[in-house]
Amino acid sequence: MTTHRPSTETAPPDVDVLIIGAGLSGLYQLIRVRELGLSARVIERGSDVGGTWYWNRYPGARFDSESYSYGFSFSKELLEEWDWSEHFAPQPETLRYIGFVADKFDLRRDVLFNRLVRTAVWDEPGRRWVLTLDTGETMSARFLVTAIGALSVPTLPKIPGIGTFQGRACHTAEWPHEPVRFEGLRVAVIGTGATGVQTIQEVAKTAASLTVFQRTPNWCAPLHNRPITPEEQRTLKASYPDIFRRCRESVSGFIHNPDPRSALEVSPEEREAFWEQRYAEPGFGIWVGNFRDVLSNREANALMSDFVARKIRQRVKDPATAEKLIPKNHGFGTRRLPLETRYYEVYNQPNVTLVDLHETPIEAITPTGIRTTGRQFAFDMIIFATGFDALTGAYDQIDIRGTGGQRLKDQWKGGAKTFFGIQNAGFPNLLMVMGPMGALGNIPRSIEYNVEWVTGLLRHLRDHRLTRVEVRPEGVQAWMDVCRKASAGLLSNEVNSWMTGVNFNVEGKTERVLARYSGTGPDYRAKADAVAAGGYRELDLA
Ligand code: NA7
Repeated sequence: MTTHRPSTETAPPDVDVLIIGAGLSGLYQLIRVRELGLSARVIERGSDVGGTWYWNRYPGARFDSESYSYGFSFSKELLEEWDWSEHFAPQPETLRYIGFVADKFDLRRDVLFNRLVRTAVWDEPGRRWVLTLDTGETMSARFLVTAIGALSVPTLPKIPGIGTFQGRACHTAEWPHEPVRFEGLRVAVIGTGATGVQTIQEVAKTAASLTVFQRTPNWCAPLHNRPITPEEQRTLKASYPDIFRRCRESVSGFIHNPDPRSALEVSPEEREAFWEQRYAEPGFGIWVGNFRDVLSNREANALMSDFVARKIRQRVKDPATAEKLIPKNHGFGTRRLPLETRYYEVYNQPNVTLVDLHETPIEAITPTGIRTTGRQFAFDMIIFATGFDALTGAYDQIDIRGTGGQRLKDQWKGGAKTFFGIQNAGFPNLLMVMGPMGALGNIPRSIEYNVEWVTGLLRHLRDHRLTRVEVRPEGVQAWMDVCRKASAGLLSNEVNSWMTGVNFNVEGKTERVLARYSGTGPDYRAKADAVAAGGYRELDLA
């Protein structure tokens, strides 16, 4: 522990802790900070709590984690009181759940809604963060906790004429609050990631016509969602301790865990039977519960890809369309796997057309629709399922200045460098929940751990009457080495996606970088626990 000179504090901060974001991370952090007896406020740009689930109201939005593995685990009472209605709950239900949590713990009274943080500046003499908001307000806090999400800044494609369209245009993450009906409408969807797939399969049910503009097809697998029966509900509630134990012990926080066998050491019949079983089961088992080498061994991955390609060919009637839907430039599971419900069958419907942008790229968006090199399409509505400025985007939106006026955005050029996704050198008292290079996976499981670690640190500072914490550059370096080692050998490193830091719609994000921690959850927690148990030696405390 290094001792700094005592602060020459002049203006005391308004509150002990300011939290940005009232999604799952920010709300849980608020609960924990209150328990420490610290004063806190949450600043939220939306008009209510919910974060991701507040913004992503697009048709068909739902999570791919089993509902009962997704909710908060910290309160037995909450677990007892809340009934999930489906194995994979839809967005409106998840938003209701977050509202229920906010009511139960009386959280809204500390949330300042409809406010966007524009700048956050470290005031060294005052040992506080000073924030300016879009409302013109200024607020200060001893500690700043960013709970602003890893996938929360939507990006639109760079297509000429995008602003000229006269019909309705909407990004999935900025969906209107009132219901949108598609009956009688000619609808276009651009983008076929996890969001696009969910949107397409829903819009296809009612739209007069749906045209899907696909640049890169993704490998998708069935979600197998269904309602939770009353009997299942009882069993699930009784097994919560076991469910959360499984999540804690698993590689990525889901109830699924890799099979310890190699795909290459079993017989072809055994392999096929195993994959058939996984394909028939709900959730991410086929992705994170596959043979241990499917995501790292080229041959194993090629066999798996071939298995799923055969499924696509069986499900899509027109062979030419099926071929377009089969990824050719990356193997199964090397990008985020979209889970689907009759997604492939959508392309058998007479009202649905697939446009392969590799064959006929988009030239422009026009007042009446979309023009490709092949033809002009007329639409009433264009839906952009074009993704996010992932992982670092939400940080880049705020002008964050640390010691000596340095900008976080500059420090992260070429890829974020952090300490467990929680701290940055040169940015004292800034604590990130789900910051870049932290553990991802089943997000709420990572959030809970991340918040509890931050809370432990705040408790330590409070108990030792300390008011300043900053990670040393060596601490960051050591964590980045862990991240680099963990990512070695993963086939996903060779593929463009948000998981490798690529988004062609964002300046400076056209090259693949080490963009995330891809090690296991248990390993992440063991290492972070060791930092706390060791008295935070990697951090300068004062
Ligand atoms: P993704 O997975 O980043 O998908 C974005 C999609 O948009 C993807 O298919 C892109 O194609 C496509 N895209 C982006 N720009 C264009 C242009 N200019 N033209 C055509 N197509 C374009 O975002 P999602 O919202 O689906 O999912 C993000 C995460 O949120 C998801 O992983 C979950 O964890 C939750 P590309 O592949 O770049 O060729």
